[in-house]
Amino acid sequence: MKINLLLVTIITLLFLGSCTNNSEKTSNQNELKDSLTAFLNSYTDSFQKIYYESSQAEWELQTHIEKGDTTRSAAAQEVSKRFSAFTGSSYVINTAKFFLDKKDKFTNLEVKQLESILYAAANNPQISKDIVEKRIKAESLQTELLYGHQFTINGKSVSPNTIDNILFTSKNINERLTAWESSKEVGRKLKDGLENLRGLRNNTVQSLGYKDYFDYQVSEYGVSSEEMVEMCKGFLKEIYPLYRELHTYARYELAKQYNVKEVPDYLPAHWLPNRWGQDWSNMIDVEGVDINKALADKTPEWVVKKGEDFYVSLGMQKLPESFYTKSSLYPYPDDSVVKKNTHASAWHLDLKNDVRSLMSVQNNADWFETVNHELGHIYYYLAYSKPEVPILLRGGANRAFHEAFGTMIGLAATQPTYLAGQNLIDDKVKFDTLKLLLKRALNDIVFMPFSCGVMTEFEYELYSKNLPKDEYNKKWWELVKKYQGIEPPTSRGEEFCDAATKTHINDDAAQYYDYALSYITLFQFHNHISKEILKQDPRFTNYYGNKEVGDYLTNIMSLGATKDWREVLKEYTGSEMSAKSILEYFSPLMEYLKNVNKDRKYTLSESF
Ligand code: X8Z
Ligand code: ZN
Repeated sequence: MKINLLLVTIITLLFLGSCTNNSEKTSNQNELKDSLTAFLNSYTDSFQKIYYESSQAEWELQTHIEKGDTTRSAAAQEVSKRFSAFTGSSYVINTAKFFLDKKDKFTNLEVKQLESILYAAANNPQISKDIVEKRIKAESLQTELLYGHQFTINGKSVSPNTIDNILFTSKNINERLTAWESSKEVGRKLKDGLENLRGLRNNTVQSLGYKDYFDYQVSEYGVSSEEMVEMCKGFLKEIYPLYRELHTYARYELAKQYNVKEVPDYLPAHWLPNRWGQDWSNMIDVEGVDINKALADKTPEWVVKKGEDFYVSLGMQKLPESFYTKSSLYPYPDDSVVKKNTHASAWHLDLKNDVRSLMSVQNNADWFETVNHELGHIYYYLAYSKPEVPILLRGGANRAFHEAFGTMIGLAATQPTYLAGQNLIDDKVKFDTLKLLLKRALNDIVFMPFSCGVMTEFEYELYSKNLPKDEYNKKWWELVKKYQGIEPPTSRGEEFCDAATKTHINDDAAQYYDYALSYITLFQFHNHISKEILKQDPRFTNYYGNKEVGDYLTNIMSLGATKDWREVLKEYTGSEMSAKSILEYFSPLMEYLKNVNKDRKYTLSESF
């Protein structure tokens, strides 16, 4: 960066008094504009290069974790430190602040870029260099501990996929318990690291005026931590009556499935088909619309291609060849010495067209939706990678938008109209439409208490309220009981750290409400697409092959972060953020479940 020249111009501008005549004023203004352009250009250039370098090093680490091998983590840390030193340099901070002080002289796009520079800087400020470097090291170690962990069941090496498959299908309570307990073992070794990271994360962002790391992450939405927590509670309150019905239904249904005579008041965590009880949809099958069955004779490669095919049918481009050659899409063997991050993610490495996904795809319904989810991120990246969107604004309108579209396509791809059109189900077989809606609610409604309640409140307590380390597990299970109505199978003392078995607690800190908000908004977009574009019932749509739907999505996605998310939401759905659409979608279930549950004991209180 031509720092010196730029610095001279800025200093000159700083000292030019206000007692200048009109033509001098215009020329000063032009100079100011020019120096801003020079600053943004040179920052962007360096940013893009070092960001790419850093993502590549991080990619190497996340796809190749081996005990005792420190080369990749050392390389990733080294470039991460350089990235931090650059983005958080005092020069960058002071210059961005200098220009932001005069923001009325600049365009909206310029101001947004300056804000993004300051936002990135706040995570890595030079004045807290030591803390930042410690954090980088601690983050790297936490990833290695989490993903270098060898899960075992009865002494046999297993992968998270194997554990998940047991929880999806096994009707044997003991087998389930062993699998569930095995999935929580890794938490023990992550507890110290989490406490350390909490302090380091809080400290780094405080020097630029954020109260704590939760406050920092939430600020991207333009609200305070308390407002975010309140907003989440508001959504929870709205879905609560339906959740209460689902909870009652699941207690009785699962007791029946596992042949347990006495129905428990709270759901035992190991009864549920997900390690955190965040998605119960696998507890029932709907005859005639069984995606697991449809995928039984397909390969994982087919599942990925089918995902791409859906997006291409909407008019989007085929994925670049490099996506397939550079991604890491399939699992390593269960006992592989070399491990990788087993949680799905999508990467935009150069902020241009090097897009990749890290997954461990299998041919089952869960991965089918996850593939669609990840490809949603990838197509979002590709949509805003164009000259009109500055590199610094290549992100979602907000983080929830980025999570929303892929999940929405996942929803569309599990609807019977699409599945029948693709010959994945037999359209002559009649199916129970309410049961299908119930299955969907066991995913989308059930997710809300976990995301809005447990995860959001735990991280709020952790970062904003400095939750003591010897209360992590107590607080976690207190929230799980309060929001999800779930209890652990046996007492979980503080030797465990069950929260830390969730990847986001370690490596996507203080952001989980993104997913909750994405569910709320994706139903708003889906509602609009169904009614205004397709003129179809939102519960029975077929997006496939519809270019108008594709254009609608591309128009939103190609804005990147150049516009305020509230404006975009309003412009494209006609409404503010609201749970109305998700509630409307599931509305027929209330009566159905009340009827199914009529002689059953409800154990969650009537009001939220
Ligand atoms: O973490 C994810 C994505 C990351 S791109 C796979 N999700 C949340 C989770 O798995 O907990 C998607 C839905 C919720
Ligand atoms: Zn995602």
